[in-house]
Amino acid sequence: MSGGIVVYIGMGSNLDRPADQLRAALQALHGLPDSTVLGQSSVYRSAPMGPSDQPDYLNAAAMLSTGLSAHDLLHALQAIERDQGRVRRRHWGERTLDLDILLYGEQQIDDAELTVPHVGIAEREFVLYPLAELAPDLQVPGLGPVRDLQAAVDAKGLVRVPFDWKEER
Ligand code: ROI
Repeated sequence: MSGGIVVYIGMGSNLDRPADQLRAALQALHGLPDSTVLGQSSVYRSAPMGPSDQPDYLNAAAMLSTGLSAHDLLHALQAIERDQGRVRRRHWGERTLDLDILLYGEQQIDDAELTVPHVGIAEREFVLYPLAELAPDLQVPGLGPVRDLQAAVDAKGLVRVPFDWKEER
């Protein structure tokens, strides 16, 4: 189903075969109720933000149209993280899978459960590059054009990797 709100989901993994984690996560996004995946970005490798004694991350973003509310979408993403055996060992530490709502239409949301646009979006090259690839003309609510945000971050250490989203496991 479609005709809903356009949302952007950030994906990240640095544990337990990150490439497989991203592929499985995209498959799971295709299975979300009342939603259609409109596209996915390239995959980028980046050094960890946070403790440096953890593996590099793979990051990507997906674009969806959804009829789900922001909170129903959040809960569905948390269920996918759990299904993929999410482990998170420490604050800003390594994790099996992170799925974050980066943008939910034009909405700004800030409550106990959810902050949209995602906290830190403007400082994170591993979020801005995939996002700008999917939607180069995007306006990030409250923050301005994604292009300007992208131009302002240091992309050193971010590497676009050859990636087949459909590869067999
Ligand atoms: N660092 C990178 N490079 N990529 C991430 O997805 C990521 N996610 C996180 C923290 C721990 C902040 N660092 C990250 O949650």
